[in-house]
Amino acid sequence: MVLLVNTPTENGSAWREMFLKLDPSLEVRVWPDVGDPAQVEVVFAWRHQHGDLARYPNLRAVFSLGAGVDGVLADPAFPRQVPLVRMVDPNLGVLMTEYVLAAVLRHHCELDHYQRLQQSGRWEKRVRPFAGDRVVGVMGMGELGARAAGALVGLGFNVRGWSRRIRTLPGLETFAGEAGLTAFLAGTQILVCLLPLTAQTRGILGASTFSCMPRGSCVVNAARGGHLVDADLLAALEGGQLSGATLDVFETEPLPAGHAFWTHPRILVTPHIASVTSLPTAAALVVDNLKQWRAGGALRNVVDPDRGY
Ligand code: NDP
Ligand code: OXD
Repeated sequence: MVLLVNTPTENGSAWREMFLKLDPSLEVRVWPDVGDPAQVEVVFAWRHQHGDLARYPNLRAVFSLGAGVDGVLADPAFPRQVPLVRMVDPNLGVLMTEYVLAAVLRHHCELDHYQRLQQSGRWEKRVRPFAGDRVVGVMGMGELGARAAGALVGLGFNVRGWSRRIRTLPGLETFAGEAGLTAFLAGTQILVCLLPLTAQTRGILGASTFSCMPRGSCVVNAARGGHLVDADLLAALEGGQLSGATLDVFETEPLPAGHAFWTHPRILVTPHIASVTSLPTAAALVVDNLKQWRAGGALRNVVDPDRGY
């Protein structure tokens, strides 16, 4: 089986070596050294050049290096009849949970506020609420959101979750769909976005969402830049509807020089590092999935292209 690694922003050779070590029966090529495109049966993709997927007449599956598949689905050349497999690796959840805990605690403990005071040499104390009196709302109760929400419950926060279909998770209140959104947002003081980017979720972190939250709330976006309406965030911070934001993802990455987020005193920018695919464990999961499939089993973690995740 010929597997093409098409990950222009990553170290494709390192993935190739790991795939071959785990399964020497594979023939692994690294884009752009495609060889005969008719021999390519599986593409392992991340930030691939749009249009490229149309070159492989015998393509049987596309595997995403990442959990989010919006980049593949946005390619008009993606053959929608071919199964698209997303990355589901417990390690992604471990890293994402650490990031979400750090961001939520930063807002909960008002560390951003104290950093601003430090800059002007001011020693001023504020009493903060107990975690149980702080409502944290997690949008997206999937692999990453459910795990992060569980860890927040473990820290004693008052946690609520929102998903497309209603979920039941221990220790937290859950809401679902459009019908449950307003109730979910009302009372949410720290909003964490871990949704996939789809036609339904694009721009969800915008003025109408912020206006449903209590004044002075905070937002953490570790999902995709397309969820956030940049201008609405800036306006909400300016007007005091929001008091801070932690952003890991942006519509254009790297975040362009001169973008208002870089120097905003109430925004923490991190360079899409909330959770990074771990090469050894992720490669092992891909190889195992491929092995079972080649032996006649079903592929695991196939996304529904119509649903978008
Ligand atoms: P999952 O597919 O496991 O979970 C998605 C969740 O979002 C589900 O609970 C789903 O609801 C919910 N959802 C989807 N559409 C809607 C909607 N229209 N309304 C309400 N809820 C909705 O995804 P993961 O948890 O694995 O990953 C989430 C995202 O995190 C990825 O798509 C990616 O964009 C981002 N990510 C970011 C990283 C970073 O480093 N910043 C790293 C890894 C991922 P339901 O349960 O009903 O299906
Ligand atoms: C992912 C990511 O989707 O790293 O896995 O953003």
